[in-house]
Amino acid sequence: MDKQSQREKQTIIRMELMEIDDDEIYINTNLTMEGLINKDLQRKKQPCRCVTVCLGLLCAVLLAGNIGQFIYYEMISRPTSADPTQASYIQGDRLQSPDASTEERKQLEARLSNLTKEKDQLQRSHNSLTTQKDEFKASLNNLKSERDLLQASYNDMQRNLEGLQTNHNNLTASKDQLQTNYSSLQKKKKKKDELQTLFTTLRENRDQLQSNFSSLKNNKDQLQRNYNTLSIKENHLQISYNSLWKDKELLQTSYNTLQRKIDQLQANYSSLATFRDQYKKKIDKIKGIPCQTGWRKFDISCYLVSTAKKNWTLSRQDCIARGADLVVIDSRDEQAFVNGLLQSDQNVWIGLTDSLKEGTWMWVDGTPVTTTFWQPGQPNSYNGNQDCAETVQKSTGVGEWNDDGCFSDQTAICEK
Ligand SMILES: [Ca+2]
Ligand SMILES: [Ca+2]
Ligand SMILES: [Ca+2]
Repeated sequence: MDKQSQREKQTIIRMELMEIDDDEIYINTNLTMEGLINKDLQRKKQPCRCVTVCLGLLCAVLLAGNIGQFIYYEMISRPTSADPTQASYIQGDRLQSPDASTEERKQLEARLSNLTKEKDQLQRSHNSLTTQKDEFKASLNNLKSERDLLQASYNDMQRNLEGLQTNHNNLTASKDQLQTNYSSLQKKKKKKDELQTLFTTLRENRDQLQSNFSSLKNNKDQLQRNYNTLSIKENHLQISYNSLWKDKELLQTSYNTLQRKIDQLQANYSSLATFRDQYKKKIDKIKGIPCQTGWRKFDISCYLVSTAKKNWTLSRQDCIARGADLVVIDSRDEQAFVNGLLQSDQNVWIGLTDSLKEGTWMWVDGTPVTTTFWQPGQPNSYNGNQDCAETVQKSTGVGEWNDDGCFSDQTAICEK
């Protein structure tokens, strides 16, 4: 129920309060509890009034009956005692009509009897009504007592109502204040929620920024480390660049030198090609020249197998004396040709020795050995005293070499 409705109801209640005086009770039928009580009082008050009126009427009737009865007895007794005139008149009537008087007397007696009965009945009714009146009076007293109690209760309730009204007003004011406080709190709560939301958002942003800051710091540290590493590498690269630049200049110098050498070699090559062509013509001419008697021709050389057996040194001296030297074999075809000049299993000295340095075989013209035809297991420098080479004729293949003692006497083959 809202405030306006409560105030209207309180106003109606105050306007409909009942007024009570000592004589009568005015009851407003619109009251709630008090109205119900006063309605009950009103219902009890109406028969009480009726009884009072009836009792008054009954008393008036009884009084009239008594008066009539009194008058009657006075009229009956007076002719014989007090009023001789009237008595004589009555007597005269009686004397004039005894039967009529008797009849009238009987009628009067019957009426008297009836009146007596009515009087008794009225007396009983009077007694009954008196009793009822007493009862109603007692009831009225009770009702007055109840009314007084109700009035006291009403007063108490009125005071309570006023107290309750005051409390209600206080409570309404408190409620309004609380409502105001509640609205203010609602606004504050809303603002607090907004602040809480803003705080949460700011905290999340702060955490995010903190995370970003940490990440950036890590990245910065990593970049710093990379920068330091790159600086070191840059220094190394600078050093390498300087070194390479020097190397490049050296290489450029070398390149220039080589280029000059290449040009020189190119010139030499051209010159050598010219010489080669000239020598080729001379070789072709030499190839066409036959060897001396007893010598055998192969390519541009002539070969002679000696008949006298001598050691390696004397055999070489013998070849030199013939304008030749011990044979120098530098191709498989020449080895095969030499093998073909020999008899079966003949072994002859050739111009190959390691006498200057053990294990280093050299041809007599100073050229190194490129193509060899050693027997399996040779050279073995048997007993540490085999420094001169010989070729052994083989029927199959191109013949095989062996190292032997230079002092051995055997045939040799010369080449010129
Ligand atoms: Ca040769
Ligand atoms: Ca040797
Ligand atoms: Ca040997």
